[in-house]
Amino acid sequence: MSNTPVERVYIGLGSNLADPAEQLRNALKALARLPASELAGVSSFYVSDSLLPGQPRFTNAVAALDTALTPLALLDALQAIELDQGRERHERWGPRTLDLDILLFGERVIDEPRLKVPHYHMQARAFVLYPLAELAPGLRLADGRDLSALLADCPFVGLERLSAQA
Ligand code: A4P
Ligand code: MG
Repeated sequence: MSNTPVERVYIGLGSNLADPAEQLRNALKALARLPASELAGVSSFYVSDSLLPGQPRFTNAVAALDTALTPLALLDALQAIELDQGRERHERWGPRTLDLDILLFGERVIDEPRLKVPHYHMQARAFVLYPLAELAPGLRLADGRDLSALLADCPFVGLERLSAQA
């Protein structure tokens, strides 16, 4: 048996169609079933306006996953979950039943055509940083920046934290 190291991955979940909170709950169940992986934590759910005007509001959360999958194997698995939950890719940034983004993968910096980690723009998105901070308040990114410093530059504006994973 191979001894693939287990790494801590943070996954951003987002939905703004077809009962978003239910989409996130179903996605979390699917994450918990991934092979060679263990769901280690889930943030509260947060609601906020879409970055694009004219779209329904988003529900977002962050999950911590301990996994021995490779980054591309995990990306394949996440895209399969998106498709399974009815995601159709029409337009980039269009409304979606489910978006699963790999925010951080251990200490890795990945720059491949299909996968960029840390996820672009996560540094400035309150709906990513605040749920991430619930799970890992002392986190330091691979580039040396502290999550607390990113939070200081990203006000908690327009975010509504739901009491549970509602
Ligand atoms: N890809 C590259 N790196 C990654 C990564 N780290 N994780 C590639 C996941 N995928 C990654 O993704 C397009 C391609 O990115 C994938 O095929 C994969 O190979 P996608 O999910 O089809 O495209 P997308 O989601 O439409 O684009 P993107 O850039 O992921 O959109 P964002 O950044 O997720 O923004 N407002 C609120 N309040 N909350 C939101 O969650 N989300 C968006 C979409 C807009 N406004 C929002 C929210
Ligand atoms: Mg995406």
